[in-house]
Amino acid sequence: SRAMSKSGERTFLAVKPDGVQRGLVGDIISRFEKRGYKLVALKLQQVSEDHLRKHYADLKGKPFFEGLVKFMASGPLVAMVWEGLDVVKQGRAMLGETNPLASKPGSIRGDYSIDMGRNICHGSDSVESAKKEIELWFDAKDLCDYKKANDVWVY
Ligand code: RTP
Repeated sequence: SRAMSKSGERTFLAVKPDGVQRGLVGDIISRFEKRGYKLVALKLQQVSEDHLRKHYADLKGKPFFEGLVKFMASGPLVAMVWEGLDVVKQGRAMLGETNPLASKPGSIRGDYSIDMGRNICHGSDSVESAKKEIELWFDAKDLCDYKKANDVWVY
C-alpha cells in the first residue's frame, strides 16, 4: 500500500534544554509513540555552540541567532530520530507553531509553552532538512533498523 511504502520516512526531533529542565522528555516521547511512530535513535547530550551553528546554519544573520545557539548549548538536550508515514509534517503539527501564541492547545508548544525563545522542542521542517539533520546529529550505526508491532497494527 502507499502507507507501507512511505512508512520509512524519518525526522529529527530534539527536546530543547528547557524541555529537559521542565521534565517534559517522557511526555514528548510518549506522544510520538502513541501516535504510532517508531523510535529509531535517541541520545541525551550537551552539544557545543559550534555544532549548533551548523544545525542552525540557515538562520545565520538573524538577530536571535546568537541567543538561540547559546540557549541550545546551555544544558543537555534529547536528540531523536522518529520514523513513519508523513512523520516530518505530522511531527511539525504535533510540535505546534514556532510562536507558542499561534500554537493550538493539544500541540506540545500549545500545551506547555508561552515564549518563542523557550518553545521546548525542535522538529525538521522538510524531508531534505531531516536527512541533513539526522546526518549531523547521528552516526549511521546509531540508527536502529528494526521491526515493530507498528508494522502490523498501524499500517
Ligand atoms: P525549530 O527549528 O526549533 O524547530 O523551530 P522552527 O523551525 O519552528 O523555527 P525557526 O525559524 O527554525 O527558528 C528556530 C528557533 O529559533 C527561535 N526563534 N526565535 N524572533 C525570534 O525571537 C525567534 N524566531 C525563532 C525559536 O526557538 C525557534 O524554534
